[in-house]
Amino acid sequence: MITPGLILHSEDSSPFSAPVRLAIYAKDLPIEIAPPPGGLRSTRYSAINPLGTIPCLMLDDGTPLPESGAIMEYLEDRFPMRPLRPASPEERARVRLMQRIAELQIMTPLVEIWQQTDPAFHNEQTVNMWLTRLVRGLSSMQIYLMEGTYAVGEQFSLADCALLPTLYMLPKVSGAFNKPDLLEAYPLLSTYCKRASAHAAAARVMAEMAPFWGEDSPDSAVESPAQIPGLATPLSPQS
Ligand SMILES: N[C@@H](CCC(=O)N[C@@H](CS)C(=O)NCC(=O)O)C(=O)O
Repeated sequence: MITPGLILHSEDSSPFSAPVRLAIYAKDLPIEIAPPPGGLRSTRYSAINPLGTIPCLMLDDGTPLPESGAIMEYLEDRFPMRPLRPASPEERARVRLMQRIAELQIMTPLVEIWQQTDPAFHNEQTVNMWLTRLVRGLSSMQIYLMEGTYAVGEQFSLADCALLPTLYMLPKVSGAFNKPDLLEAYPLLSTYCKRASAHAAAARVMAEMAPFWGEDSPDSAVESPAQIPGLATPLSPQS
């Protein structure tokens, strides 16, 4: 049964929405998932969510809760069963740290670099700046990745929700810049990715993302730039 009132506005192709859907699937939450009414960047959607971004969780009273990290924290607080946060404060801190690295130092550079595949917006300096940030983010993540099936050991957590979609996108985005093996340069991350992607919720989200990366299954190569919301039509040149 769907929880009355709770709606996640998301699109299958949205990189920042993928971690939230992954958390919802892993927790098996009965939350309706729907595209932004009127479409992303529409005035209708901006009236509902002033930030205008996806993901956005509409609460029972109609209050919009944007920002993937804030949504995932809220879902953990409201639905504590099947927890995606470990028990101890130290482990929780590590999960939050890894979420921050995944969002700010891996996903954000990937999205920025992907925008540069549009020749109208391409700027070599910008690409190199974000590639440097990306490489730093991947190296940082390897420092904190723990031994075990998942990012912080044997419990699937919000760190996995944040990290797995980024590692799914990494070969596709870097491939567009003739660096398709970038993930292979990080053996711990690469092994982790293969292992943790077998989680049913992760496999489901990757299958949802796959068509937008020119794939039928998560293992084949990207063929052409896809229509990724907020990515295909950059707002302004990044020079
Ligand atoms: N920090 C935000 C980023 C959200 C974001 O930028 N989402 C993209 C889609 S993946 C978006 O809504 N873009 C619309 C736009 O930039 O106008 C989060 O984690 O939720």
